[in-house]
Amino acid sequence: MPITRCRACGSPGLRPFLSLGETPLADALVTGEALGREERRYPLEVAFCESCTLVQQLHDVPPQELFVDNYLYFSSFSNHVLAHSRAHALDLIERRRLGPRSLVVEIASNDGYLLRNFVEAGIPALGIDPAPGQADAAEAAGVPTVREFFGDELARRLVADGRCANVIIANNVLAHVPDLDGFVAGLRTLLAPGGLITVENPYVRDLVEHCEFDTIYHEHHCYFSCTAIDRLVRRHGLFLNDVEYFSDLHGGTLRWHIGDRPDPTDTVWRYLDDEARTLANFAYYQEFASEVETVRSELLTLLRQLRAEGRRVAAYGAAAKGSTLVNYAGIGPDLVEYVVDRNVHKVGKYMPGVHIPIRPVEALLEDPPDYVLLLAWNFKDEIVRQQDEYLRRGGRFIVPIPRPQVLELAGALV
Ligand code: JHZ
Repeated sequence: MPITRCRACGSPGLRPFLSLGETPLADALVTGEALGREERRYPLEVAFCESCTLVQQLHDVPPQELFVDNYLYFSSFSNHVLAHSRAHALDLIERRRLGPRSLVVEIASNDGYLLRNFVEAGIPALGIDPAPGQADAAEAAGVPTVREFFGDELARRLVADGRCANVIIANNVLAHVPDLDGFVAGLRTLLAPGGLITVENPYVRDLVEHCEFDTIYHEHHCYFSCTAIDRLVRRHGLFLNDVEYFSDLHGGTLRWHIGDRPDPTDTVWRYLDDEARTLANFAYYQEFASEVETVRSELLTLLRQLRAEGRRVAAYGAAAKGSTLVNYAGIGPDLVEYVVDRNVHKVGKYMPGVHIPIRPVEALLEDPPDYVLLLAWNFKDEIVRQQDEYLRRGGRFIVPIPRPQVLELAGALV
């Protein structure tokens, strides 16, 4: 479905600045039997809203197709994500003095990777997630889970049932929401007076400045700044009161602290002032498309050169972002023989569109390539540490973003 008005503020002033062509859904991995069938492709195009500054996709795919029928992402496959989430939970327990009479709700609770920390501490927790496999895993870890998409209607039902939340956590989900207003209205409804909402999402500044164009795929309807968040939550009687930045999470992530009363820290003002001069203006995005094209052509040159020299190349991480990269660049099994992934639900399938087979991580030692293209570059340190044996045997990693580079053994760029 094409979008003609801003999905946050309703303004018609959307200015496109990047098109990645028509691609299949990034997480719609293909099974062996389905290889011969045609895959559905959708336009991947992003625009800037002149009115509220929100960067967003110009086409919508139904959420059921994205997050229920085709969703194999399990948060617990990264140790870094687990450690980050545990630190967040422990910090909230202490700072908000949470106890047995509190309620913590997480939206998009996935496999319970975060809420299990509250459950362990004896603090009532409720997950909300429509993805069936992930909700099963969360329940098995002791995290009660409502299997639905979140919005104001669900929030009202929970409140009517006596379940107001002292803390609401929404990590890497706001970008997935086609109806932002319905979602934020639901946050306002569900929040207990004086409660706290924390929202994490990759920062649009990092997307542009580190050329993380591969994080653009149909699941991500929007790409957020503090300015866009501030304007969005204010329309619902909520206030952006603090901002934290994590440079090492998903290529650069912000955590916004939102409450029902205004109490902004200096950090909030600093972000808003800085953004007013930079990414809150269309000019900031105008060079992006040509930067993206440079990454594509440099990467293709490097891979073709390696193949011409008779080198074998595989990839690491059947990530959604990997799918954007290989589809946009047109990288198939002729350039990258296989991709490995720890997620057992992905192994045995094929990357959408280009049909590179997905194998277990052990393949890197059993059938070693000369080079590994790090599609999950956001976990570079974690993955390189795990792969010390592959490196010891002379293997090398290629990082595609922000510019294609071959990593040295020690991790320094050459
Ligand atoms: P990863 C995800 O995007 C999903 P994706 C989601 N759409 C989102 O919003 C963003 O994050 C923020 C594997 N892996 O996390 C696991 C290993 O095999 O970069 C994953 O399949 N070994 C919700 O899909 C993939 O790599 C490892 O050691 O682009 C990484 O996917 C590690 C750490 C990961 O996300």
